Amino acid sequence: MGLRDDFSAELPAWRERVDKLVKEHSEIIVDQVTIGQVYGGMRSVKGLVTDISYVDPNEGIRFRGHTIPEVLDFLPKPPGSKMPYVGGLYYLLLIGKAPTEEQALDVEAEWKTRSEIPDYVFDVLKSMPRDSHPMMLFSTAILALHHESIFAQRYQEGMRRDEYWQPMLEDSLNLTAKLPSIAAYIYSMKYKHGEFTHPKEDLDWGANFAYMMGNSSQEYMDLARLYFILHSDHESGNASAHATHLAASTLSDIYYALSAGLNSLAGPLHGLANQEALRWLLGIHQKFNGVPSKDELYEYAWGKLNRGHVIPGYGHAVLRKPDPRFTAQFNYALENLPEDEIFQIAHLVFEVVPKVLIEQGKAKNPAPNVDAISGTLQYHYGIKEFEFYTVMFGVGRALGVSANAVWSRALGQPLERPKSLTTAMLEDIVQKANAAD
Ligand code: NMX
Ligand code: MLT
Repeated sequence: MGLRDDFSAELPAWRERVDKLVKEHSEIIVDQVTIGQVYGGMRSVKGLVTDISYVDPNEGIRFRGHTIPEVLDFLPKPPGSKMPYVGGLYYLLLIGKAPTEEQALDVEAEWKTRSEIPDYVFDVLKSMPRDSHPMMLFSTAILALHHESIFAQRYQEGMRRDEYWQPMLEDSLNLTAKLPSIAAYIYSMKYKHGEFTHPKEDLDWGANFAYMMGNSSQEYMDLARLYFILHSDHESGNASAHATHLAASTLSDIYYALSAGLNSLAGPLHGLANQEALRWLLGIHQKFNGVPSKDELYEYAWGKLNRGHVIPGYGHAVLRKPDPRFTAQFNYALENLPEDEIFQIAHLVFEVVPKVLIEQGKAKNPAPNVDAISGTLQYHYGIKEFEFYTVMFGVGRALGVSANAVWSRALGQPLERPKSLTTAMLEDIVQKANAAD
């Protein structure tokens, strides 16, 4: 398989670099931790490493050093499409180099041969209460697939440590291959006819999702590709990536680990914000019977803050400027759905809410994040059941966290286990610091 050979070829140089850092420079100080950070969700503490993506507070995400516009430009595209093959993005995340068309198609071909879903997954899903949240269904389906794990099996057979990445890559390809079908089936089971639509042989991974969701327009196929690429990775400290990494650091397989990551994506401060953002926009539409004026929206936004709510889709733990993932989707909407009233409201919110958040003076970042606009696009293309949106985020996020999991195995990253202190210990540290002044 090309991907495995290409990964193998990259590995020795990375192992050498990491070994050198660890063996020769282990004692060099990278960061210090304040009491504010200990109590403040470890914000900005530099304690993780990944070479797959990096979030600059002002510029946003770069995948393997490339901005979103660059990636959308250079990744190979299916004939007639404006957006790239998602397989090409997975190649870039895993190997670190821009794929040729052949390499992107190689990943797409790998996914096709691995996409079949075992019957027991359907049985597990069908046995759940009808009103279950789609994120719980998605996470459960992935957990059930642990049964297929080659890593878990090979570990029991006593595989060598330096081979760990190989079954991790196999598992990751097997798992990511199935995700569009699992997600689309959950959508069908919960909201539509309940039948499983088989993926089409002649469609790529992203386009097949669109097809299985019941919208085969070129525009929606392109949006699906764009959506999954944008949501794939956001360095390693975000909650879903970190939860996946933590779970996998015990040498649990990617099925266990991704399920853990998705459970964290399901919270309203993280991935669930996309459903909350659309709920908010629809609420505005309903209240004002269309698009409100700027003044009306200004009052309405203040009302939400005064009730102690957050404005979903705004703010970020790292970013300090509009999220380029927001901008990419915003531009897509400007081009393809400028007349859509929900988009017009999302546009107005973009003009008004940052000002309101600045006036309130609490949020460190008043700008929109990826979730401020993603639901608006899905809604326009007929995916109106917004509880489903975080599942789509999860399908995309699986690409980044699984690529990271393969590299963690390849570089022998250890069990993650930071140290905790008691409040009394922190008080003692304060006392000693004061005495020394
Ligand atoms: N609306 C109202 N208040 C906000 C917002 C917002 N959008 N963003 C931050 N704040 C508040 C925050 O609740 C906190 O208040 P308090 O001191 O009373 O606890 C204060 O501003 C300082 O928070 P920050 O340091 O700016 O943000 P933090 O790093 O703690 O949290 C988020 C980041 C993303 C959790 C936060 O901005 C938020 O709750 N945003 C809304 C939910 C959202 O869009 N989440 C999705 C993030 C992206 N994703 O996909 O995961
Ligand atoms: C993400 O994509 O994971 C979110 O923007 C949250 C984050 O980076 O903390």
